[in-house]
Amino acid sequence: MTRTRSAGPAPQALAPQAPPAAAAATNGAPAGGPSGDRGLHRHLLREMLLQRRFEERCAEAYALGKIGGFCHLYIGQEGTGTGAISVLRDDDYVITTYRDHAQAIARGIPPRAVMAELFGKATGCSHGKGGSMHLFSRERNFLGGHGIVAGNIPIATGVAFAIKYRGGDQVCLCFFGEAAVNNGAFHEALNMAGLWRLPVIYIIENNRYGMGTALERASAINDIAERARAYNMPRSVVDGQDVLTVRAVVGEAVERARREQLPTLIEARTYRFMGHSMSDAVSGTYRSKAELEEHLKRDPIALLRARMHERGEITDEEVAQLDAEVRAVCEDAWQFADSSPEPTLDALTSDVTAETESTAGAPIAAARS
Ligand SMILES: Cc1ncc(C[n+]2csc(CCOP(=O)(O)OP(=O)(O)O)c2C)c(N)n1
Ligand SMILES: [Mg+2]
Repeated sequence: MTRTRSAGPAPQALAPQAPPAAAAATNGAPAGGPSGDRGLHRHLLREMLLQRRFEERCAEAYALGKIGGFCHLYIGQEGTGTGAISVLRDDDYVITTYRDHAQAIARGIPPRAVMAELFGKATGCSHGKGGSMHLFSRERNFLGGHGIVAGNIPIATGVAFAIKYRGGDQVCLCFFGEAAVNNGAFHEALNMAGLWRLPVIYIIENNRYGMGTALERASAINDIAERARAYNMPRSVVDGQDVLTVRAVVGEAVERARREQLPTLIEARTYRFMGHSMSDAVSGTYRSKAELEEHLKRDPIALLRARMHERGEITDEEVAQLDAEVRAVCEDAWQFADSSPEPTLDALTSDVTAETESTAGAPIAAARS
């Protein structure tokens, strides 16, 4: 793990730390700490395994034509989303990109509702009208799923502004790829967050490629966390394949956001094991098979499992049981999605504008006037 900081509170120690106490019992994650490690590790392993098996089924469904449009898998990056989201409280917010299936599940949106959304069904979390890139859940404060690169970053800044304006102590976690930091929206949004000290944590998932373009071909600097200096905010660089380190680093940033209303920029170094989307080759075009194979050695699930084996926290049989259990959850989600109804025609005009007492049921034109 590499960690660096600039402005803000005093520099922290370089050694990995235990998850902060305040991170306990949030977002369904059991408490960490000396006696709770085993439970926490099992929880994180199960979460990542569920996401992996779920997305393997997504690839299958896409090939069968059950999922239409674009479909971007998160396989290989589960350590980042899982570790980060595990420290949140239920009343915090998450906002992300089109690579959103696994993070939606990590945030507690039921796999059934996610799969149904991917299948374009009325029972999906966005009522079948969002699809793969636009998963939303008001209940889980999951604010999308956004297809426009960097488009979610100013929204996260706005959410953090609203939290502060209302005097709350929630935080907003915002995920985006390393290619988004070259977009103007990133700079405008981080400038405001630094200036106004907003409770937002920006997580760059640096998987080294924006579609087929390598970071070094698109960015004037390779150490992209350095950009935090321009906006007077603390920054960290973290090994995104190590779910526990991600959890610790994001946990600190979340506490800082809650207590001091300070934003943080975190660069999580990760790698996607699949192509950019389902229509992109896994390797052989812009990246070599040898490069991919090197990164496959650092699979976040295998890394946590190995650590748990070493510490005697899990046996092979228990891993097999866990795997069978999450596979059953995914099969159930598939069956649910497959047998769910399509959205009805009148759903075309619902969820277009916010419904208030005066606009509920009114035609769109009337609602706008
Ligand atoms: C504003 C905008 N420009 C271009 C695109 C096309 N596009 C879709 S994904 C992508 C690459 C983004 O890469 P990155 O931010 O690193 O995220 P990753 O896909 O690696 O998770 C691009 C250029 C877009 N969706 N939005
Ligand atoms: Mg990328």
